[in-house]
Amino acid sequence: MKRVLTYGTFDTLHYGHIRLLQRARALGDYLIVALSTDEFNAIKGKKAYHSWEERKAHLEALRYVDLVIPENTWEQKRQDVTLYHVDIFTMGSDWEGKFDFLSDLCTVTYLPRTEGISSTMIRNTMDPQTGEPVIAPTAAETPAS
Ligand code: C2G
Repeated sequence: MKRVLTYGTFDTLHYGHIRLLQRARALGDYLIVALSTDEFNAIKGKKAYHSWEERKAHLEALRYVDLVIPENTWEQKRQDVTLYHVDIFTMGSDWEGKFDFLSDLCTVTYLPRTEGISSTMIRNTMDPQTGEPVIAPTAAETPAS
């Protein structure tokens, strides 16, 4: 059984994340996701819209994800690779090269990032009061200026 490991915040889960997880799972037979805790996100300078528990539930609902573990520190990766007998470590290409130090323990590979979607984009299109998406008016609905 080939075991794959990846890390991330996976906030406001979207098709960029899902495509990443789908391809990561396809590298092997079992996919472990180390999900950034809210405390670690603060260290990363991120504040997720969804709590760790909500983000974990979203990931566990995906057929591609077999196990979700907490990511608490930058330094835990080597221990995780060993503890979970990981064969392949993978991340999106925005991290290209950053985790090559793991290549003495496992195969390290980076998957092309999906352009045109991000959690930031999603949050920026949500009305801060209602949390409802602010749908951009279509050309037909835009009054002629
Ligand atoms: N991703 C992607 N395409 C997007 C957005 C994200 O392929 N449009 C990938 C990222 O490259 C990453 C994963 O989805 O591999 C999760 O992305 P984030 O939730 O933004 O995670 P990040 O903040 O990059 O955390 O220790 C590593 C960090 O925890 C990674």
